[in-house]
Amino acid sequence: MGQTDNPLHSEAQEADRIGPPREEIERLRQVLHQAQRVVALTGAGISAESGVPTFRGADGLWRQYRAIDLATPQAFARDPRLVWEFYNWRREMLAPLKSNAGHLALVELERQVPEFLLITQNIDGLHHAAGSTNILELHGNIWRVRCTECGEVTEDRTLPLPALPTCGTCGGLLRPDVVWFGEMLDTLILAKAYEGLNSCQALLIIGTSGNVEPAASMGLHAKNHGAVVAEINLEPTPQTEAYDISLLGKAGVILPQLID
Ligand code: BJW
Ligand code: ZN
Repeated sequence: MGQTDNPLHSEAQEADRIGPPREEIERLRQVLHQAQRVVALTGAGISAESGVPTFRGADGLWRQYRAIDLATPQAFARDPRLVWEFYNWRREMLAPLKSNAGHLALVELERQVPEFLLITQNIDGLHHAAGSTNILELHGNIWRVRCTECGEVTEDRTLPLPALPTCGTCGGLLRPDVVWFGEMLDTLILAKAYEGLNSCQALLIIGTSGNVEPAASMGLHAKNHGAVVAEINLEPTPQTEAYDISLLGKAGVILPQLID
């Protein structure tokens, strides 16, 4: 039986084997080469090849843990110890992980494009570790803590943090400096993101399932403002049809091919 006849042979596996058509990669390479202003929007998929679990999908984090229990302000108010246990566990898991070829290709793209902006939903800090500089972290950063009393935000890489960490300034309870469901994103970060999306000529959307707003609508927003929108993902997303280019495969394999 040929591989294409095998019902168990998924689209994602096929994409990994042969990758997207050479012409599609070349088309996107040309778009990026000619653009003055490029934005990349990344999600958990770009860090998957570093060993970071994604949220949704077969091995997704939300399959093992009920997000509603752990990534909401209500959960933290109800049981901060449990929520900190979850975040301490994730910090321990993330600490030894390194950025991958996908992150590094975006560093190189930032060097090549006159105006490059990286918008990430990821909280793992791997874009910074790779060397990207113009980064907007939409959902915060797991290596920062924020005081629930005085609001002070500090970087803290202690492993593990105490079960209920407290603020060095006022003694208040600390929380992870991340954005939970139902919370507003930082308005300044959001404004800067839309400024980039409004004026970019090309937008790369990499490794996000397109389920969480407002990031999920950013591709359509940029397209409505004239950008060529390209998606790189193992599989199609709810927005794929609306975009100009879809490259199915691993970010760490495809992104380096887009760099001169
Ligand atoms: C690969 C790959 C490889 C794998 N290569 N690809 C409008 C309508 C309906 C609801 C709302 C709305 N506006 C706002 C809401 C409410 C809510 C929301 O969106 N809910 C939806 C579930 C419907 N949004 C919010 O609450 C946001 N706040 C807000 O908008 O405030 C105003 C407001 C509030 C309430 C109502 C209305 C307005 C805040 C969202 C915060 C999200 N926070 C989290 C947790 C962060 C902290 C933590 O990590 O603990 O952020 S949730 C989680 O999802 C995390 C991620 O950043 C985010 C997105 O996930 P992502 O990156 O897409 O990951 P996956 O796993 O879903 O996808 C991975 C993809 O990679 C897959 O497609 C794979 O195929 C692919 N992949 N390997 C390429 N190697
Ligand atoms: Zn404080």
